[in-house]
Amino acid sequence: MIRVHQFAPAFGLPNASPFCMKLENYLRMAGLPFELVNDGNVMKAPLGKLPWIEDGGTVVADTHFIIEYLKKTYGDPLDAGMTAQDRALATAFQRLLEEDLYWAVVHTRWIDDAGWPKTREAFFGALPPPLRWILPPLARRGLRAEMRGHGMGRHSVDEIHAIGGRDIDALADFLADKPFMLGAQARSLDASAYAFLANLLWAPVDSPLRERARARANLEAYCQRMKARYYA
Ligand SMILES: N[C@@H](CCC(=O)N[C@@H](CS)C(=O)NCC(=O)O)C(=O)O
Repeated sequence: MIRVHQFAPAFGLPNASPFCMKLENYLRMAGLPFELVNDGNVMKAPLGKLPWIEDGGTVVADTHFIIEYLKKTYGDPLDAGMTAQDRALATAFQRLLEEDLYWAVVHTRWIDDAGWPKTREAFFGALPPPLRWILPPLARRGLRAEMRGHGMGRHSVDEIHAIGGRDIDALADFLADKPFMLGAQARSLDASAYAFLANLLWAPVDSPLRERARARANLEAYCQRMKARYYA
């Protein structure tokens, strides 16, 4: 059985970590049996980030490498037969979601004063005192440093919203009226797109980015379609 180490669900989503939700999406889409271990323990994670998996004696970290491993080990029902051009598009959109839009959304949750109380409550509210008071500012400081290291955190709030807004428009324009990102068939790119879009649209964190996504009705319809198909 594939054991997935991840954060516990929050925000009413399968996971408030888009990377954890992406992996669960993929496993459901590929029809693979799995067990979720909601230990939230980054200290045990091979790369210090979640999710990671154990499968028999094999340990794999990072969703990209995990999905590559799953494809090699159990077959590739989602992406087999894709054209080289679609593979290139999938790679480009995956990077947009995971390396760019992700950090703009992290900003709305962890750095924006409007979103921070919701994030603090969702992730730390159940901890006993004094951890409930000690951990949130430490975690927020860590995220601020990571955002500066990435580069996104060096921009003004308006610039971050403009950068993330362009990503959202690109996703909505590319999806257009197709059922899935690359056409009639759901591909592994949809595991990522659904995870990151649902985390933007459905987490209870108001922000200009969320408004921008809400203004594009096809994104909401797409997330509802993915939810109905894979989480019914
Ligand atoms: N490239 C990694 C990214 C995973 C990632 O960034 N996970 C975040 C949660 S969304 C995490 O574990 N953060 C905890 C930390 O950095 O301490 C993947 O694809 O799995």
